[in-house]
Amino acid sequence: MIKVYGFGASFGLPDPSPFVVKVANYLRMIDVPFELLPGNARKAPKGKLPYIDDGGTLLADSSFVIDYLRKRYKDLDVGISARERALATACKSMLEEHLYFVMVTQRWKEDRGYEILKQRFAGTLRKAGIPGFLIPTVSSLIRKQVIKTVNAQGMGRHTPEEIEEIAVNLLDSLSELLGDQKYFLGDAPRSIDATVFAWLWLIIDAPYEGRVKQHACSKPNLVRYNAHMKQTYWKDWK
Ligand SMILES: N[C@@H](CCC(=O)N[C@@H](CS)C(=O)NCC(=O)O)C(=O)O
Repeated sequence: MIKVYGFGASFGLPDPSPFVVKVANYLRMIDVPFELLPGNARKAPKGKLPYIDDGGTLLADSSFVIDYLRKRYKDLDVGISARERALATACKSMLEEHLYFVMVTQRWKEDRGYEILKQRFAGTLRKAGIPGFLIPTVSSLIRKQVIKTVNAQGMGRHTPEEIEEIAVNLLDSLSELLGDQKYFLGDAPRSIDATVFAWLWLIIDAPYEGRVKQHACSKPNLVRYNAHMKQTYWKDWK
């Protein structure tokens, strides 16, 4: 059985990382059994989670993993046009390389987000074998590192209000692109849905209240899509 290494269930979702949820989504969408296991980013092939172990083949990076799963098991993108592929690529970059940094900055750099994250993250560190008395120190060291990363990337330089504004614009674009379609590219599920649903699920259902979640919840098509994906692929999830 394929092993997917992530951080462990949190926020009532299979994982707090949208990249891990994305891989799990694709596996659910193609109905290939897998186990979600807590991993250690420092031991991961590329120093980040997720990575998978498929009978001894280790593979890192959610997009490379999905390319592998498409070739090895089932390709949900058969028959899509070059334009649809371009649209999917653009949307994936928008979520993974832009909206993702909104999430990271809000959770790790902004105090109100970190207060929520801190409690859950303590559980993740405990599971990773960090002794209780070291957890606050390890947690704030990681926070400092993440703040450096989001400052270097650029998102961390904006005010909380500007970051919300960025997210609202991205969500407006996503909602516009989805329109009233069942799946992102129409009537059939495609690999891009694994990404779109992962990001929406984390925004709509994780306990980060505020303008970003409110805005996502104000878009009936995003809410409907999120509910439909959960109902279709994660019916057995709590
Ligand atoms: N491009 C990678 C991004 C994965 C990623 O950024 N993972 C983050 C969690 S969301 C991570 O492992 N961070 C731990 C670290 O950098 O030490 C993918 O698609 O898998």
